[in-house]
Amino acid sequence: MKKDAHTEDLMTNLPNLSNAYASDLLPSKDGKDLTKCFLLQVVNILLHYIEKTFDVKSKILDFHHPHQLLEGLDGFDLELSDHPEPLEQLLVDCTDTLKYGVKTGHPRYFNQLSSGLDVIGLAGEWLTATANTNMFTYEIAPVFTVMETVLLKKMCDIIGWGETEADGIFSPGGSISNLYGILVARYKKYPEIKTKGMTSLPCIILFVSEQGHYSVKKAAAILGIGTDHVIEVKCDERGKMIPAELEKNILQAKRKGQTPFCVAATAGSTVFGAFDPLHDIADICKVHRLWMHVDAAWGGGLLLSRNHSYKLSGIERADSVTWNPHKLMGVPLQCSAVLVREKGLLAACNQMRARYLFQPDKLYNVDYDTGDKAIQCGRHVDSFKLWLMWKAKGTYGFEAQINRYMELAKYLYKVLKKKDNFKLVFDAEPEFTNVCFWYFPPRLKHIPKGFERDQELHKIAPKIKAQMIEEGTALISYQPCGDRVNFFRMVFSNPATRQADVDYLLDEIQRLGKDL
Ligand code: ABU
Repeated sequence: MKKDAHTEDLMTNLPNLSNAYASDLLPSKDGKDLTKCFLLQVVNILLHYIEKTFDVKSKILDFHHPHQLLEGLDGFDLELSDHPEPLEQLLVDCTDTLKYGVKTGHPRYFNQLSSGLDVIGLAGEWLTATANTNMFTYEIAPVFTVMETVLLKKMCDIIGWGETEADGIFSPGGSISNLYGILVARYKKYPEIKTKGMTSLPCIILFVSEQGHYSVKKAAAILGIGTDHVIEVKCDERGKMIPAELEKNILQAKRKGQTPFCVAATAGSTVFGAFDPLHDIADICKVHRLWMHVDAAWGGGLLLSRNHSYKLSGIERADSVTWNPHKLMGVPLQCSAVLVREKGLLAACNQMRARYLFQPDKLYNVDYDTGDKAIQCGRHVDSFKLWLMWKAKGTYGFEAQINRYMELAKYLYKVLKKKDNFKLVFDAEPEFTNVCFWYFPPRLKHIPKGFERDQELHKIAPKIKAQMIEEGTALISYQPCGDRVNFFRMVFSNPATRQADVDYLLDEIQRLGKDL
């Protein structure tokens, strides 16, 4: 597309931004050209960053300690001033903010479950920020609220709830979506909770696997249930909840006079990528009349893969589901949905009917004033970027992307199996894109297996990671888990990653770790 002559002229004869201020931009009377020039320069900064992000030769980060950032770096001063700073300085600040940040879309960024930089998603986020509206009513977000319902319906259909009129809402992350699931579970069993509070309830108990996300315990703390009333169910050697253990724990709680009300199953655990046996759990929930929530924050995207969706078989029997498109589907942060099988429950549980927002006598169908279903008042538009990406890729595009991650995980697994200085945490092929492994420097090979070697091995991953951060070459997470000392957790959710980047990572771990 050709730039219009005016823009061309504006970009070649740049106005002097060192004497211009935010107050000179629109809506200032003559601010049109300056606004255009300023924003075009911001876009140039962003484009430069995007190009660098995808360049494997560029560093993922230029690490500085917090005190260095606070002290100020080369004209980048975080302190806030009483007087306005010129637009030129703001452009420098934008450049430096990106310069000292982390390129989460870099092909060798493997640190978190959410990674990658999707250009369409980014465009969606820019548009959302420009529209700058609030999701509480159709009145001020007509397109976005309807889009949200379209997306929620699509996601419910994919889960397998097509026959029922399900419900849901986009929330600020998986932890809050899990909180919603548990909140609604409790409301369904004890609607009086809304008015009478916890004193009206017996001692209620909820169950999650020992590999489940910590947000379940956090939700119990927030909701006044108490973390002591979250039972962590034992897992098998692959990190999946053991149904017999769940049943045993439920019966034990009942014998103690406690009241089980909810099981939070996991579909794609954070560290191991494990999928709980959802049908078995659904059977148990049915017998004991428990709400079944599935935390598929990480694994939900796998439903889009016809090859791999069977791993979530049984999710259609859940009462509520957490699904984060900002993880496997690569939507820019944040984008998380909680989906609830029974329509109307979210509203009944949360609505307060504030008359200044949710007037019943508006000119349109107020069912689209969905904000009262939320626990927040103000709510960011998280749905548009997902909608736009879905339009751009189609469901099959997401599927292809996700299948490729699974292939990369298999590739890494096969390579690791052949290397004698690496050891996989699990011998079997990965079920998801998580691949967990240790690196053994030559020195450790001579120490016999046991406590002393474990103590040394525990220090290896943090040391390698520290070096990686200093050099900015790659980023991967590590953690201990149960009686396993620190190991690396590789995850694939970054569309920019290629096999060569996987090879690079292993070479880099060896380079940084061989003398440790
Ligand atoms: N909500 C879990 C995210 C953890 C991770 O990105 O590793």
